Amino acid sequence: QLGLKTEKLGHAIHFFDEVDSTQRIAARLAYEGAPEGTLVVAEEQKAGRGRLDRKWFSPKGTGIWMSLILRPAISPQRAPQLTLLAAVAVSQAIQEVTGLVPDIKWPNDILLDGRKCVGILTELQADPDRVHSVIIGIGINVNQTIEQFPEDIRAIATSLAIEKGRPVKRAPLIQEILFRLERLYEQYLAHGFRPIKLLWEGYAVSIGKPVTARTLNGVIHGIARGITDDGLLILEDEQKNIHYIHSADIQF
Ligand code: BT5
Repeated sequence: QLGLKTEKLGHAIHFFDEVDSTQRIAARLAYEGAPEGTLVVAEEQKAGRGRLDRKWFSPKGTGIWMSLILRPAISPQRAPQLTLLAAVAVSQAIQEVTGLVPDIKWPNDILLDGRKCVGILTELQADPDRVHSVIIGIGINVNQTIEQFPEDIRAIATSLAIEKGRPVKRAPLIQEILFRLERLYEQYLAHGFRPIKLLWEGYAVSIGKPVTARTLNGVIHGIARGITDDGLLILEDEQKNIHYIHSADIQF
């Protein structure tokens, strides 16, 4: 068991040996009325998902593959803030448990030594003006060796164990993530996104640097100037036009 330090998050836990995707299961539970804080955790995902229906490689027993249901009373436009909040919570927890210092790459990647160790996927059930539930999916490579990654991501991916040089226990890390998430989430509900944004900026790697943003509408080259109070990326292009990016892949 997990030995939780939280009031609310993770108190209803659904464990699975094998699922297609914890996101799909959490979405169904949310739709059926599962309370805020409900957590779905799996040992293995057969069809783990990234953004835009990309695949998330989730082999048995080596990672943390989990989805958390939140029910904040916010408008759907504010949902990207929760991706950034989750990234801060996971970064803090990794730092606390392993001593490694992560970087966050906007919007949803956590890097160690420039390689992706964590992906976060936030999905919504919402009306145009009101969120019913937010499903925060967190995938963490914990104990994979380099050889265990598929060849196409071997150069861009890493695990905590690779970086640390020894295996890392999963349960204490989940416990710490939930603890950090709960604290930040309470702060967010009480005081808004500002305090979270400041913490996020402390971990961000891309700010002030030239980046290429691939969006669904095209490619923009520019300097990442920061994030808005809604969590959008502010990009200044070569003509000094400012773009507010809702969703994109970023390359340095
Ligand atoms: C993400 O998407 O990074 C979000 C990943 C979210 C995964 C969690 S696991 C629990 C929950 N259940 C799910 O089904 N999903 C969530 P994106 O930014 O689109 O990145 C996807 C890309 O990352 C892929 O196209 C690969 O290039 C790369 N990738 C796939 N698996 C990886 C892994 N295990 N480690 C590092 N990179 C990976």
